[in-house]
Amino acid sequence: MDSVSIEKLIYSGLCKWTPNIPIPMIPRLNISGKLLTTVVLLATFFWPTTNPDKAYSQIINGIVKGTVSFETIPDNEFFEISETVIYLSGDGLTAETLDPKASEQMLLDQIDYTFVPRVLPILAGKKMSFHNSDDELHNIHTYSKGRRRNRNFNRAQRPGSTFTGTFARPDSILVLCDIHSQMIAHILILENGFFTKASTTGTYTINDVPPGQYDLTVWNEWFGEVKTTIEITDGQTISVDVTFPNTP
Ligand SMILES: [Cu+2]
Repeated sequence: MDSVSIEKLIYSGLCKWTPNIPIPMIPRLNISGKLLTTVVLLATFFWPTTNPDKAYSQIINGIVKGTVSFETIPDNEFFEISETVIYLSGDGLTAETLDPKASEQMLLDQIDYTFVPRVLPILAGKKMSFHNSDDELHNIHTYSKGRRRNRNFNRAQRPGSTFTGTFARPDSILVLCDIHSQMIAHILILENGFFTKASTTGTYTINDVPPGQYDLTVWNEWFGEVKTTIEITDGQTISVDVTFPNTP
């Protein structure tokens, strides 16, 4: 590129911003000036530009919602649709994302000779409480179903007393009271805070889910698990309905 074309280029650039600039104001360049100008012009054309919209955009989390249904409702007085747990698992979902409400609900009570709730989803590694609201002695006897991933214990619980414990690893634990055989509970120990229980009509919502691909598991005491893969994109609300077949 000779000096004339560089100077023309500068002039045309200046005219773009400052129309009617007089030609004599354009300086004639020496070799260093031409070289520097060429470098600056090329850099201006080829320097990667930042899209401000992209730079300041935020990841918008999504919502997973749907309805859980059953082809056959078990003929059992303890069956309740609302004792069904829906949870997500996969990379990008961490324990720190636990909904504070879920944290408050880490309590297994004993009321009127019944474990309340019958199904308790909790977060692995977090402290949970056992309480006896009855005037009778009960006991908490745990049976880990996850190949003994958490140590089983058998502990008497006096009326009105509370004790706390922690289950370190994801698991499914059956809880019995050896004194009252009708007392049964299940503690689902989950690896992140993206879980919920179904409503009495089977509807559920899991909020604030980061974009990604995850496993959605629906767990029920009588039917076992139904697992499906979901993908949620930026800010999307997806609907995932799950029906338990007659037999698990
Ligand atoms: Cu009991």
